[in-house]
Amino acid sequence: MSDRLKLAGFGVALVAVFAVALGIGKLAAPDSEPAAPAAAPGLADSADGYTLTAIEAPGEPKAPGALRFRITDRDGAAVTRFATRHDEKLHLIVVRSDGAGYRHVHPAMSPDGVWSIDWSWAEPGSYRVFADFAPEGADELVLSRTVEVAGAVAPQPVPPPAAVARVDGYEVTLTGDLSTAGSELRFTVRRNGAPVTDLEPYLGAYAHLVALRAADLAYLHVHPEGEVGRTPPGPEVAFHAEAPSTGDYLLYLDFKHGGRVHTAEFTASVAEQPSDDGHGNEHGSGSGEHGHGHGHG
Ligand SMILES: [Cu+2]
Repeated sequence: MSDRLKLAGFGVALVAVFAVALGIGKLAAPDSEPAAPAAAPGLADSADGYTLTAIEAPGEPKAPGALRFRITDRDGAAVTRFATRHDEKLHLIVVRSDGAGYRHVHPAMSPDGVWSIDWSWAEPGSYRVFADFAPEGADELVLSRTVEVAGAVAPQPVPPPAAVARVDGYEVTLTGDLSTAGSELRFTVRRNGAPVTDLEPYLGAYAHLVALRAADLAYLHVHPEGEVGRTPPGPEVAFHAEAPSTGDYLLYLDFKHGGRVHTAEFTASVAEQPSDDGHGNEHGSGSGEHGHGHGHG
């Protein structure tokens, strides 16, 4: 028993030494790379005192069941009052770690604050589940959890960046470059070569865009520029987006036409900003020599 205690103490000491080493490492390596993982939006299961509880879901593919969770406050009590945003009180985005199997759904909440929706998985893998909501009177939040679905996984490589996506007989063209400075992304929807000018309202707009960083599925906040009743119902829909870093991003554009929601999927690559805008870039834009780690983990 005392041996075990000693060992435990030794473990703590090791952790402490390791932490100190990390601290020194951080000091020694200046701001060459923004510490992305810690600050990555949408990847935590708690923020601002709110928590996304563990998610109950089928553990294997093709098994029918339900997906269930709660949002709790800092006292551990289930939150039951949410603000309506984009026509819904909670948006649930589910995607496999490789970006495949994207789903955007709206579970129903029971009076005691349990969110649920019928659910089955098509494929095995590690899935990220994002809850996008705003408790009444609080800021909007994106919290997420991972759900493991048993089975052999064949991860798909991230598709190369492309300006055209095809889905359900529609062709969607992306114009505008995603950037760390913020930019406008415009999507043009065509069917059989003809511009689609009668998009149907979906979630209070003519399209809904979700953007995730491919490397870690960090969740970007994207703002629609169009508005039902003010902007024409296609063929163009526009958004403002700002990428938190360089790298590849997965874009999922949901639009409704013919009574159905369709999802066009894009990969967009954010390159290093040209340094000729001089100011505003406090990360030593003059020293572009040291190699940035392009090796993806
Ligand atoms: Cu939604």
